[in-house]
Amino acid sequence: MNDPILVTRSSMPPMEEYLEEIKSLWDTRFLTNMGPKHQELQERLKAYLGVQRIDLLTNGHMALELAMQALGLTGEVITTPFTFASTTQAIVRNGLKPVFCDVNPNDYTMDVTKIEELITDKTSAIVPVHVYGNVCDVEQIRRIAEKHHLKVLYDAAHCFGVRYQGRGIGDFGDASCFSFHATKVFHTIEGGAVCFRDERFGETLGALKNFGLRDGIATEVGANAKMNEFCAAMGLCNLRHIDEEITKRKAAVDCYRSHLEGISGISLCPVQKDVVQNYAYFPVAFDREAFGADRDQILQRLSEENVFARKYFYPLTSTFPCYGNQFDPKTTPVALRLSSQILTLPLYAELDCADVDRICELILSCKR
Ligand code: T4K
Repeated sequence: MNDPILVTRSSMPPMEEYLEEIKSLWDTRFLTNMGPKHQELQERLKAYLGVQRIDLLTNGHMALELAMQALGLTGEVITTPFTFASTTQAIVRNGLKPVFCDVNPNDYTMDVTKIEELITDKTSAIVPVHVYGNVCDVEQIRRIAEKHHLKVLYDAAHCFGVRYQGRGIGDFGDASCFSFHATKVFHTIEGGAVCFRDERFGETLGALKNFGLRDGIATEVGANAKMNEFCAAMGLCNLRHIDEEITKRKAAVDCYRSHLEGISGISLCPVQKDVVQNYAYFPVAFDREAFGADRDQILQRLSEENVFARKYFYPLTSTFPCYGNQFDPKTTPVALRLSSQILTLPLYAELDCADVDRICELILSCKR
């Protein structure tokens, strides 16, 4: 049996490089609380991501939770259920009500033609997700938000390094939240960031991630969500290798596409116009009728051969038991269908083309 191939595998810098990076911590003993590594990574990421301002946090989830709090959101928030648990949980943990908008069948981002019918006098924001690194219709979302005086907070957890029309994706909306989790294109072991423009928002966010303190006095009800120095050091190392990381991922994606493009019953995400991609995930939608096997049968077949794809994102977050039966998934039919059809295939820098060939061969052997 071949070695297991998991949906992803963290990239690591050379060990010596990381050891060199953390050496100074034994001298300074400055291990957290916005130390020098945190500050250096913040500056470097600001330049790399092409954003005006950025703050680093413990993880992508706390970035979302605290960004929502810092934006002062109230009442209802329009979002999508075709996402990781974090997006919806952050909304609910802020005491807000998620109102689920369907996604479009092409790139799986929020269907902008369905947003306005969901706006009520309680709506305070739109929280779209750049799912799998696919860019939302940022122009149309901006127009709708301006017309109805709504804030826009992007879940950009999958979008490290993505650019749209030459602009860093974190530069859109009132704020954008990134995840630097170990499973991401760029990681700091655990980590995340909020990108934004407004200086006062940044001051509030900075207080919120540090117990709500400003000059030792709590002016907000805050949390502890500071990125520590060991994580920031990992980020500094990984950032030096980011171009190579993305190039290797692209090679694996090209290889997948060469096998799976144009096969009846298989839909791949289109390459979006004016977008510099990061090759974060490789989602494939299987239409049971046309392909002759359903997503779960393919998942099973792959796992028999030690290949572990994942059902990101099944089930829809709107169906999670923790929310009771508040939400009807039938109100988002496209998302509901996609959640039963999509498999995210293994993708990481070290995945070589021979492995991709084998994975595709297995998939195509299921076709009837
Ligand atoms: N918004 C969106 C849209 C998100 O997708 C996420 C996170 C967030 C917000 C929140 O960001 P963070 O708070 O996480 O920064 C994984 C990740 O833990 C999660 O970060 C990610 N999205 C989600 C899509 O995937 P799981 O529960 O599937 O992870 P797990 O432990 O099953 O790992 C998946 C595979 O990754 C493993 O089979 C092997 C590999 N792996 C895993 C770990 C933990 C590694 O190679 N190294 C590792 O250290 O959630």
